[in-house]
Amino acid sequence: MADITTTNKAILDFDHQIQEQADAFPTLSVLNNKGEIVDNDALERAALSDDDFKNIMKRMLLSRQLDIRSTKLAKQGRFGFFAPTAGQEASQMASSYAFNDDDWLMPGYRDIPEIVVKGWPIWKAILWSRGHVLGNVFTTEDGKPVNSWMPQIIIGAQYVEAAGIALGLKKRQKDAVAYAYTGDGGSSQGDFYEGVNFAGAYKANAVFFIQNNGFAISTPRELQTAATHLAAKGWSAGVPSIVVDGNDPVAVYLASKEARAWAVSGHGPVLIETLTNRLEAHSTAGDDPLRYREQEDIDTWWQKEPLLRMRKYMTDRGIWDSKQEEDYISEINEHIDDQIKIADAVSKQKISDFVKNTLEVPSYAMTEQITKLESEGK
Ligand SMILES: Cc1ncc(C[n+]2csc(CCOP(=O)(O)OP(=O)(O)O)c2C)c(N)n1
Repeated sequence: MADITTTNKAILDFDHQIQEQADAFPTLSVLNNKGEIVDNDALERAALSDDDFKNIMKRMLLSRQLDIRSTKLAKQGRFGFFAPTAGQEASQMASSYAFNDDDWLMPGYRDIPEIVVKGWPIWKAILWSRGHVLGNVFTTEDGKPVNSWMPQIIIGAQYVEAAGIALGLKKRQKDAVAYAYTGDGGSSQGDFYEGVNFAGAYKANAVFFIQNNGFAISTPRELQTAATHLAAKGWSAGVPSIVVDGNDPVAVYLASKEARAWAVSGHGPVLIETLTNRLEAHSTAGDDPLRYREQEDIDTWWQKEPLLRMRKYMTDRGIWDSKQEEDYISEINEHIDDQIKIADAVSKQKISDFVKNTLEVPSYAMTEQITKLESEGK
């Protein structure tokens, strides 16, 4: 054992401490950027069948097409709010593939694809983007509940909600977890720390994701925090925390599956930081990424995006080809066409209804305005 003088010296060596923090979070990686498996044991541990690979690939393609179509509709003024997802398909789709219908999804505004693959019809997602009240009804086409809360706009707030739901699931001894997504920016919010800390203290059934996509609107990751890794924030709450290559679908799935198993068996939450990148604008509301980042950086990240490596690996393994991909993309787009028609056919929300749905107890002034709007048929 080190003598007290050596220990004291080490305690006061702040440089060393910073280095230790940096070294404490190696990145979990299984399928590299070139589409090669770098760890066969981890691949085996993920236990993904050929069908699982196809399902994850299809979910990622669905997400990419939703992104493309939503962006186009937004440009035509036919969509409401949209936060692009290109580049984050592994972080969103391979992670959510590890959860069950009974698990509770706590999404942020960028996590629409995760809700859709839980059975939420796309036409409702379109209505949500338009602020229509029917976009806040989380049921499947045939009326079954979808265990998701509405996409949270207040960054980080879903972490507190997740902690509460996770504790409820534990107390009711449910075989289910709450899984929440926020971003690198969200991980600086008070709600983030409160949620992780509370869930940790009560060993609640939660899995927390920080999708580190490099930017919080225009704020780069380097300016977000001095923490060498965002995952380090989980350690302050005593929560196992890991960093994963967020563009590697196999690593993201494996991490999520292991985290869920840990949380559901009563050990408490796990925090997963997925290292990924937002390849497009923050939202379709007028953000121009070139005002705060270089095109070269964006181009470099496009080379590392998850679909490329998954396609290469699955094609090499003989379980995927361009025909399957083209057919599936056509199928998705026909489906999206139908869903747009359904959304467009829903009668427009009146302003008075919107206000009534927003305020449980309208003030006197608001009541006057509602009456006035109604008298004008608005
Ligand atoms: C509490 C709060 N503060 C500020 C905002 C404004 N805002 C919207 S998105 C955003 C950046 C969030 O970045 P990040 O958490 O990294 O997620 P990303 O958008 O990159 O997915 C901010 C500051 C907000 N929605 N909520």
